[in-house]
Amino acid sequence: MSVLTLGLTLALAAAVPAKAENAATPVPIGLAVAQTSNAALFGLEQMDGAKIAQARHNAAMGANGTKITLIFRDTAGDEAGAVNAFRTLLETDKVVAIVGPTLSQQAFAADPLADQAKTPVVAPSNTAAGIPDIGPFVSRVSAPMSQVAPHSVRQALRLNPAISRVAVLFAHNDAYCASETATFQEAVKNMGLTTVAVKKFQTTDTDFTAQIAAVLEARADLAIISGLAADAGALVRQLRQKGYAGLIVGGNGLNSTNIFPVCGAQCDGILVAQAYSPDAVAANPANQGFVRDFQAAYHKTPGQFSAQAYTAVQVIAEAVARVEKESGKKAGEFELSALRQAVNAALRSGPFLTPLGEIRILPSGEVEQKDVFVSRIAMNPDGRTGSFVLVA
Ligand code: 1QQ
Repeated sequence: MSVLTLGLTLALAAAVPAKAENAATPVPIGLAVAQTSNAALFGLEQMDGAKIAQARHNAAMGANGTKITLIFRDTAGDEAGAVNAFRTLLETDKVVAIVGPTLSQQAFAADPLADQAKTPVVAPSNTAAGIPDIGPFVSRVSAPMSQVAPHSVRQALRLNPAISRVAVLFAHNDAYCASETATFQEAVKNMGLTTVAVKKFQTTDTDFTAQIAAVLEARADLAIISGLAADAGALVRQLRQKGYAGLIVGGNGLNSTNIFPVCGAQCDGILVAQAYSPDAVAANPANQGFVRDFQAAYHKTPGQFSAQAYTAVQVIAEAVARVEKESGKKAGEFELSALRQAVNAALRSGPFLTPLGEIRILPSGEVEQKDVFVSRIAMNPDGRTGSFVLVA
């Protein structure tokens, strides 16, 4: 081999793989949810859903399409954990977009970092008021509880039209709980019911004796609970054990089969409004494919948190594809900050057909979603397993 040929070969070896790699390098998307702490009761469901989205998208892109790769960073359940995960994803992993964090309480702390870095965040489960207002790079696919929660109260009244006395309980150290209880309290008033008790607790509480005494004393016939899975689940269990026999409406924090080990047989009958139903597959091929692949992978039916995390990854992956189509360039040919900004704009550029139905992210970052469901928890005789059964 001559020196010239060797030089050319080396030059080609340096240039060709770099270019090929550019075109083929998967687009990194951060998945910042709770893998540890009590919030992992939601976060693990989110991981399951996100992985199915990655697999389905990459399979659909075929041999030459741009793939995505999820980079998982544990946020745990507090603000500091979310801030750390976001910082690592933005600065070290150099992701194009972030799905997360699990809790609204964490989003208010961590999302501003991504917003300042002009990197899109798609919230998969933040339902408090004000999330999209954090900044122009923050959007969500999780419908706000202000739109979802009142459906469960309406359903409770349909099941028992005699309901008149309502007790409202909420965790006052959590942003979603504080936001959701305001919606519930307003709905109760609008429906002409009487609020006979409003009681606070903390998401770290394990003993609810004082709150339950107030509910029983007030002779409530409907109890409405806004908490996270571990605390709200324990509250439900203790409420039933102390003899409360009325209906229970649970907020989004009770929207997971992972509460079944917490409240056991006492979970039975809780009414929960949901932004997703695995049963709504008839007219929705996006949900059919998701449910099929999810069941094949995990041998269980997906719940709302899995479906929303799937959807968050899906809309980012499709936004990347839209950017490529409109620009005529591969994602790998963009400079990182240009790609982040183009993806943020593409997220807001039109409807997506997702397992949640056809949704749209408005220019404000708020999600527009048509379908809302109400389910009732039906526990099996073993007192450990059960399911959400659609009632509306
Ligand atoms: C929020 C919620 C939680 C229940 C998500 C897991 O809705 O924090 O906004």
